[in-house]
Amino acid sequence: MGIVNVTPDSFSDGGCLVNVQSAIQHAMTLQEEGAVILDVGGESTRPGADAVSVEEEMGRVLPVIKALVEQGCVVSVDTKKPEVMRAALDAGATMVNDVMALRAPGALEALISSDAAVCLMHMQGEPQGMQQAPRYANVVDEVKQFLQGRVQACEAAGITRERLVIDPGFGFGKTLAHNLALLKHLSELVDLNVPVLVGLSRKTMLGLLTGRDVHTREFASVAAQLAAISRGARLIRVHNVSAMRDAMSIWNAVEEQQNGT
Ligand code: 8Y7
Repeated sequence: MGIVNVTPDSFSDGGCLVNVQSAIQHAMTLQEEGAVILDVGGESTRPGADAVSVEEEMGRVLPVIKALVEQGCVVSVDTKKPEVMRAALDAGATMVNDVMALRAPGALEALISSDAAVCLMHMQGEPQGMQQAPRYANVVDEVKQFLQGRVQACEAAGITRERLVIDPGFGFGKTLAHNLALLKHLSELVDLNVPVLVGLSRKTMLGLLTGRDVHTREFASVAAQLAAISRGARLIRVHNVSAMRDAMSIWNAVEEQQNGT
């Protein structure tokens, strides 16, 4: 899954033509590099980021989604807002990536009348304050229970299990130790029998471990992503698709090798 951010830069608004055009261009490059899903988001989910209105978010993501769908891409919309989910699905998106795991009022309902896939992600707290004092008695058990509960809530609402993907939400209300515990014990989440997606690309935890800033975390990202693959992750949300493609080529060649034949 390739990350396509349609958020404003310091010079222009996110809905302006320049940003929309460059997001489409970037997404097409990710697709050519081997991304199977393009995850289009118009609201920054970074810790402490400001909220964006429904209108503004739609103005950012809908033109990009429409253009990518027209090009035959498989598009996921990264949003917490039911209104944006509905509009994105109408525009041809076939997956919703929700860091709130459909807990916003109306979010479950927005998915019922479609057959879109959904990524249910764990987050402790809200983006504004989630990194202030994350606390767990047992992070792996608590994240697992939360995700199991959200899978059940979806099924009870009529969103069938085969549409679902789960995600531990690295960095969302978690310390470095919490993130490492979740990665080390990822197979516990795999045991829920719902495909596991992970987002580790360029995250702060990798900076803490390497001392590198966000622009020089590609090798660390690939290493962390392979650690997740080795424990059973099925989807990887990345900024750098070609780096991960190369890593997967090697990984798969080794895994598929049989008896030297
Ligand atoms: C994740 C995510 C972000 C993640 C899923 C970032 C939107 C922060 N992280 N969605 N979104 N999983 N499913 O660094 O880990 O990309 S935003």
